[in-house]
Amino acid sequence: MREKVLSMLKEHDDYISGQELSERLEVSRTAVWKAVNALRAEGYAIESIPNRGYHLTSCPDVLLSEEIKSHLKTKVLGNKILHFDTIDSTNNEVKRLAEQGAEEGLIVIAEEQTAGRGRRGRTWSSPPGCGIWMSILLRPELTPWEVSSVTLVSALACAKAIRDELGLDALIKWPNDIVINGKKAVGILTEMSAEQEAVNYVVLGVGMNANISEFPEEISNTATSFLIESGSRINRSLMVAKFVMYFEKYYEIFCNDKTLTGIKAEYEKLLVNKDRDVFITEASGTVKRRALGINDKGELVVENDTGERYTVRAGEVSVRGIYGYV
Ligand code: BTX
Repeated sequence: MREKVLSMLKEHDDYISGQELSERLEVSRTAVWKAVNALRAEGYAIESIPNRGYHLTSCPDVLLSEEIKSHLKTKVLGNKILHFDTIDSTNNEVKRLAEQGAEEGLIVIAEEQTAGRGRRGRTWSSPPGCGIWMSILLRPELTPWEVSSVTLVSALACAKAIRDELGLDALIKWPNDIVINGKKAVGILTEMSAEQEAVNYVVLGVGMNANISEFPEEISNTATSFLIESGSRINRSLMVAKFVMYFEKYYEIFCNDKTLTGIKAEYEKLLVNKDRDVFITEASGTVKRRALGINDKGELVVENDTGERYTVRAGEVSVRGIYGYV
């Protein structure tokens, strides 16, 4: 009920009467009044004037599921959203729920992660109340080899959402980061449960540094946030909704032919690695290569000094000029 009342208040720039709300939602006026009070308790500023009704004047910067849902127009993703004040890792929680049979599209989002994870056992700094720490459960009909492309699909969705919503020059650093002005603003961690050829489920974890004003010393030179880059606090729920909507769109295109053909051109436009020197850490050491773009499988296409081309599937690729590499 709170969710529906909130959506209707948002649709009206002006006052909407309690009578109209109760008629359109087919509930009593007392139920409307209770929902309004519950929303106020969550931090929504709702003015009320006798004979005119209710008017929403401001929303809190919270990640409550009804706030996110009130912005969300998707088919499957976000049909269920669980919000936690604190959790070990949203990826862990989605895994736990996936094992219990949770459906595709479930989103877990937390104000704080006490054990936020990056790739290869690295930690992801996830302080309370200022980031977007979220994971989405997917149950795609893909082979385990195709799943790594999901990271690229989500990186494109994330860069698009940031550019659209905040007007910041967000670029993709292959395979799993979004950088703004050469610093890391978003990290993506895709994990899966699979048996031989079949994927049971995929957990897409996204960490966005939204309203973070200061970072721990060890990452202060390499990390940035939307707040630092834009100079103002952002509405996190709007950002989540925008990202999920873009992701659903690109994910559908990807799942239709199980290659990145349909989004490759758009992806490469935002790829910070493209036509630049990159350092690739291989088993034999670190080599410098020229990055040309991606192929339809999401691999990075690179060229060596003699003009020979080959692809890099995963791993560490640093871009000259990004995160302090010169
Ligand atoms: P990564 O392995 O590419 O990056 C991790 C590295 O990034 C760390 O070793 C550190 O140097 C740096 N780092 C740590 N925290 C931050 C931060 N907040 N901003 C910028 N740089 C940082 C990237 O892994 C994947 C991160 C995914 C995080 C999401 S949050 C929701 C979900 N739950 C979870 O546990 N992980 C994912």
